[in-house]
Amino acid sequence: MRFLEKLKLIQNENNSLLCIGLDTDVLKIPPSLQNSNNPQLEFNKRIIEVTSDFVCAYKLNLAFYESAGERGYETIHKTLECIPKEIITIADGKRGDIGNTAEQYAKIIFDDWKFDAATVNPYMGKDSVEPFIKNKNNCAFILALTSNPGSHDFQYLEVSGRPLYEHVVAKATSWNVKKNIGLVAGATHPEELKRIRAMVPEMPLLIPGIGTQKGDMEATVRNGCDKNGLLALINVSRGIIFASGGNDFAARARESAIKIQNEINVIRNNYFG
Ligand code: OMP
Repeated sequence: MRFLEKLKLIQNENNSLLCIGLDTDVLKIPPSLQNSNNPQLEFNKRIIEVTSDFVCAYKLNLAFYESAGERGYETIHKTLECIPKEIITIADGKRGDIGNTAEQYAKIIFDDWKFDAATVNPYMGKDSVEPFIKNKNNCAFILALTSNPGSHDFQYLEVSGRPLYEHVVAKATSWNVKKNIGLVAGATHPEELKRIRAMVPEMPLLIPGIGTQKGDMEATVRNGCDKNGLLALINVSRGIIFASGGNDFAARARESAIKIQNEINVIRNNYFG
């Protein structure tokens, strides 16, 4: 199934724009799981069990699995097996390299792990992105305007009369022949998010920065959705999975996910009916 079709289906079915980030820091896993065979995997399984009814996507930040050593790759595989097939899965590795190297990154993410989507760094240009958009069923979320303070170092620089990030948005649009490109735009820049949405009315936007990074929820939903109140994937990682550092982590993660999903939906109903 085409990526966009799968995204719209699950956003409607679960009535959710929420993407939970499985940024599973092994040092934050609660004591009750520490003696299990693979604490990182057990943690993910529990989080998925209690939240999969309220999300449209899970995003695995690959750094947390790669830093776990050889075990980490197995954890990625097994975590993906626990995610219901209709939910979008995103490999967040922010890959970007010359063509033949990018091919290898795309191969492990899409052919081996079978993620639906990947985050991609566009700094090296079209040939570095192409391997990620070969298959119409896979999506490349291209970094347009990131949520972190360092986004001001390069992304706002004026080039030919407009900020660099707008050039990224325009290039991504020109590469989007198979309609399988999305953009990453941080919730910490709500006004720019509005501008980006106006430039790409039909592209999915992956929007991190709500919760710990203090992005503005109201403006994010209002400015990040398409005209039907869809196509924004609002990512929250630590604010959900580590809502509690204790043995009640799963129950607290569920509560937090439901609260955020409701918050998003109230704003959606207000603005998009
Ligand atoms: P929390 O701040 O804990 O919700 O985590 C945010 C997640 O989104 C992390 O996995 C980040 O790597 C990721 N992220 C950003 O925070 N900012 C960005 O601009 C882009 C991403 C991303 O591509 O997902």
